[in-house]
Amino acid sequence: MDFVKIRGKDLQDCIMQMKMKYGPEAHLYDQRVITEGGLFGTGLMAQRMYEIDVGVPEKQNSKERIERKLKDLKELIKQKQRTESLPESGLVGIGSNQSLSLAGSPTHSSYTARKKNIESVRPFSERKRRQGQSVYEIESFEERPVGLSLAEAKESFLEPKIESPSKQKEKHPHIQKLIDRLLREGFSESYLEEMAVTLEQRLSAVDLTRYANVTDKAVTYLEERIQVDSDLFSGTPRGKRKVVFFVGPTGSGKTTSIAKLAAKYSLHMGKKVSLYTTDNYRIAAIDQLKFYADAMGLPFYAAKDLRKWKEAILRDGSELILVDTAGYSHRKSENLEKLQEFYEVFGEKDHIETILVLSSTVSKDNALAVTNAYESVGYQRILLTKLDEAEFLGSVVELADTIHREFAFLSVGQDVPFDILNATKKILAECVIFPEKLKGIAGEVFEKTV
Ligand SMILES: Nc1nc2c(ncn2[C@@H]2O[C@H](COP(=O)(O)OP(=O)(O)O)[C@@H](O)[C@H]2O)c(=O)[nH]1
Ligand SMILES: [Mg+2]
Repeated sequence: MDFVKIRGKDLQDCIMQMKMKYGPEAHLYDQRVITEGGLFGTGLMAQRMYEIDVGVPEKQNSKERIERKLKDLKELIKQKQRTESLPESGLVGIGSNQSLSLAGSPTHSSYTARKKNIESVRPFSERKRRQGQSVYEIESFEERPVGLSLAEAKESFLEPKIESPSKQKEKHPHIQKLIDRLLREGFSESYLEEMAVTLEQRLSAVDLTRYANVTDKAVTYLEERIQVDSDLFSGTPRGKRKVVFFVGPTGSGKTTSIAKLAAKYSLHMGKKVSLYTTDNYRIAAIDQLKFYADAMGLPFYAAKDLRKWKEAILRDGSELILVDTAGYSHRKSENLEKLQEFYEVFGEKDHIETILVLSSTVSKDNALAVTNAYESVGYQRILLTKLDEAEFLGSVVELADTIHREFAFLSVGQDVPFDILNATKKILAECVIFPEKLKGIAGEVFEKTV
């Protein structure tokens, strides 16, 4: 246990500083009122202040420790990336222990294991070609979905982009200019029609003379439509453990996003976090998350079988459980039913939520197929990934609005753990109206927010 003194203007101020600096495990040991300054040592006009003694457990994540850990983590990840980009003969495994042992010649068995790893991270189509057999992995949604029943609300989302000017009243050229552009960028006509009507109501004739006024008002309009909630504990009753399942197609960014959130909630916010994966049939999938878990010193469990998984969960004393899942296909609904078995393991003291991980680079109908396919698992929030690679955000923003879902987080690059942002109405609305902002989007540096 380390002891430190903190001074502040009152007790509350001191406690706040203690929490900010040393996290939830720091304890208040003693408190006193002190006087500071004063004329000629007389105490006259001295300032009354509070001072507290704080006990900080050594394992506690002080700011310095967090910074050091994050640095280590970044270094490990860099090493891993270098390793992955080596030619096959020089490759080392992706598992955390293996990735640390860069030097030395590999034994035959570790070489075979590595080959296996390499094989499983190859693109699905390539592997299929090489092996000439089917693989029990589901590829990301590249094909157009078949047989999906689209809810009525979603029909407008996929409506053909045919203008029917006869129906619509002529718009101000600046509004028309924006609407035409947004139509090309993935919005549906009916959504834009509603936006145009609102903009016309809100902008005076003088306002309309400047195009910038139209775009600014469009941002405000979208901010009203977009729903966000970026607190993983949101809605969790006091005393309950939060369990978040991340679902979505393979390659959408589930595992890396989980690693980023684990760093944010554990290293940065001092929560007890553990990581699980239900993806038990792909070695690379297990190793990828295990690597991050090890780097951050977090418990990690892969679902070898349901019974063992259940045991681990019952013993688990963490506040937040993040669950990685395999990319299930809407064409294989039995896989989603399988996921149900994992949900059932959790009990009354758990508050379970599912978050859909959706890439912002997928096509409009692809995004719709994904949101539709995962509807049966009951998600309310979306973690939107790959904003740094997206051209436009219009279609996903409209889709979320149409199906009444909230955005939770925005993944903005490959840099674990930094490239993730809390979803805000402002960022999303601005990126829709000014898509050039997507190019410069960058992750948050934790230190800034401590
Ligand atoms: N550019 C970019 N790449 C990302 C982002 N999120 C994930 N990726 C990359 O997408 C690939 C698939 O990510 P992964 O987390 O393994 O996806 P999963 O299959 O859903 O678990 C990896 O190469 C990631 O580095 C992002 O926000 N931006
Ligand atoms: Mg994964």
